Amino acid sequence: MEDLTPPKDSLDPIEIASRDEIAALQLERLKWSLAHAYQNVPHYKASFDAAGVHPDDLRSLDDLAKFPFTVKTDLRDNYPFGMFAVPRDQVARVHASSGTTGQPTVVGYTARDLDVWATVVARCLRASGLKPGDILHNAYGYGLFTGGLGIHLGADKLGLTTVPISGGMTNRQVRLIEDFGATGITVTPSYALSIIDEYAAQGRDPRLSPLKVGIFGAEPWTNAMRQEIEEAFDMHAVDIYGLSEVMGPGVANECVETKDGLHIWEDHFYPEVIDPETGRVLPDGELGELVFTSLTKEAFPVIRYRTRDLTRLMPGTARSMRRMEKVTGRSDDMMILRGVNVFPTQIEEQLMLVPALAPHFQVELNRVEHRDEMRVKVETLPDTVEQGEAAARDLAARIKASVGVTVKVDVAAPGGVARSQGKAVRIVDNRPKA
Ligand code: DLL
Repeated sequence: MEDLTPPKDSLDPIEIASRDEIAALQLERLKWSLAHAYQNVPHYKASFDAAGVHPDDLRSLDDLAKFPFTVKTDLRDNYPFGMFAVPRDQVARVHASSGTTGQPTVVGYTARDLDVWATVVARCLRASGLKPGDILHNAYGYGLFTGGLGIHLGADKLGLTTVPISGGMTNRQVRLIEDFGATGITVTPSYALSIIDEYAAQGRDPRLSPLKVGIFGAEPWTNAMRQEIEEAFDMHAVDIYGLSEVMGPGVANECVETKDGLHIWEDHFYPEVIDPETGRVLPDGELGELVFTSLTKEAFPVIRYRTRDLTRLMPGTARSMRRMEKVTGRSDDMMILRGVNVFPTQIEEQLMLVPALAPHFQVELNRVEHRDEMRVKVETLPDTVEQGEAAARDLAARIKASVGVTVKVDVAAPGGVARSQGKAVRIVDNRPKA
């Protein structure tokens, strides 16, 4: 694979500034952000007052721990525009995520927020190894989802040639990657697998594609999956993270030269990791729930927003900004089977070790005679259909040995597992609701 390391002088100076410089900027911006939220969003005034804190109480970055958390239901309770901190006519854009409970979460951006968003996404694309003039095949969904339009903003800022293909019509995806000579692709890792399948269906070899790098996010994926995708396309695969409440894609990104976790753009998003049970701030290096405070957002400031994503913070490497480890999963996606916690990423890791099985999977939870049962649905490759049963036994044994739970593995023929065109649905919960 080609060395795509961006030249140092192409980076934003703050990416490689000293920790002292970064901390000083964070403190100044954090003071502004707390005051801005308190003065302009009734929810924050009420929650700070209830907790007995005032923006003036923040004298050091550590003082942030005194401020109350914000959770998803706070945003829902203020649907649609109640969390906006600027008059509605200064909101240049809204996005929304549908969530699982029906009521969408709405977020907003001023023109300046959109410019900051473009800046951080451009940083991500550059850290991934793209440079002005590259052709980007952007297969994240366009629309209310932040993926498509968020990446698009950053691609414009970096000076790429963007192909705004969005998700779906997989045969056309392959055709346009090839015909237009795309050098980069932005897409969910699960949809990338569908694109790989489509290459095979068209009798084309993805290793011969013009792609040099894929930038994958919007859902958890493992290093084992990275290897699978890198080998299939003979290209780099890097991780991009973000969430609509904090901005969208572009909160953090891996560097192509190190691939050792995602650098958080800490000059705009202040991270903390907390113990999800007690809310206590954990020292860097410990695994817990990621919490973000926006430092510069005008339309939709978030103060100590609980992401539900589990990770740990680590010191900077290729950039001075701290890294977060690849997200293990969301606390919402954690399945508890007879007392053992299981994440879909743990299943994915084991699946990748069984060569006769395709990388697609779905987990089904059922209640059988008052006991919870987990079935893992997988499929064989076109040339391994005969080995299916043995491969299923192998996978069940690996899951038992590494995760500690007994699962049933159902093997389907190639194409038998539902394909994703965006975020994969990993868990189908058929258990009766309590
Ligand atoms: O998924 C934004 C995005 C778009 C990120 C494109 C990256 C690329 P939401 O729809 O609000 O926003 O979903 C956010 O997706 O809290 C995580 O649970 C999950 N997620 C996003 N990126 C990653 C990642 C977009 N790289 C939620 N690894 C987040 C693991 C991720 N999970």
